[in-house]
Amino acid sequence: MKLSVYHTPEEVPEGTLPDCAIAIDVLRATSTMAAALNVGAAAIHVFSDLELLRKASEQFPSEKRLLAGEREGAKVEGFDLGNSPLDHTAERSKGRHLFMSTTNGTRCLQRIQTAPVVITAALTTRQAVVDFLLKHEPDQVWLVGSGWQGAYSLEDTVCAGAIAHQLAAQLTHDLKEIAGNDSTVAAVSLYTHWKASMLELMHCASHGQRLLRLHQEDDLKYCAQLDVLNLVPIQSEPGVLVLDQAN
Ligand code: 3SL
Repeated sequence: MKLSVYHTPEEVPEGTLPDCAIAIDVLRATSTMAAALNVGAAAIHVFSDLELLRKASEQFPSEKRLLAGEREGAKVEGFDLGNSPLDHTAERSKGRHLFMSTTNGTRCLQRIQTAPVVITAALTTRQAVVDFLLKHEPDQVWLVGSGWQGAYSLEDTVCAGAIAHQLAAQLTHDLKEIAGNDSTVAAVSLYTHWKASMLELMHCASHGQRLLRLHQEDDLKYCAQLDVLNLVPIQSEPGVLVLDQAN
């Protein structure tokens, strides 16, 4: 198995696909997706266009759907929810289809959606993602950070590094045996540097600071947790994520 890290969707090479592509948006889209599926959301339908999202959501009765998303970190006007993982309780989200649009996480998923297997990862689901890779043993794996409007995001690369680090440890392999590119080695170094102070990293990260200005400190605390959810969101068709039942 070879893991290649790409800091942003823009870095992903054209004209080739891995066996498994992993979208990462720790702050906050992929943390929120995992949180929603954890409390029993039926599926997550991802859109970049808000009008298309509204139209598609109308195929479901109002009690079966939730519209969620952000622009500039704030809830989209008229939507039920923003993009906070803490919004999702069983009471609110269980059995519902989440129609979701976020700025960077959505773009990342769309960039890799033609890969044969697409999953999402967050720090909260790191071990579950590693278990998924150990079980399915894909040959080529991409770990793709969502970044922020084309620029690199510290927390996404740290999450990619956390996955690569743990996978190498469980395979008892040297990192060089599984690293598909230099960014993977760099991501692991970043993770080993910050692993004892993940919340502090969130406070240093530019998007963490943006969310702090929006009074979302509780989201930073939530998203900084490692290995707290044992689940993997997996693409069932392009743009739709469900719980991987095998996990
Ligand atoms: O850009 C995104 O996809 C979001 O996760 C950003 S935010 O954390 O909701 O502001």
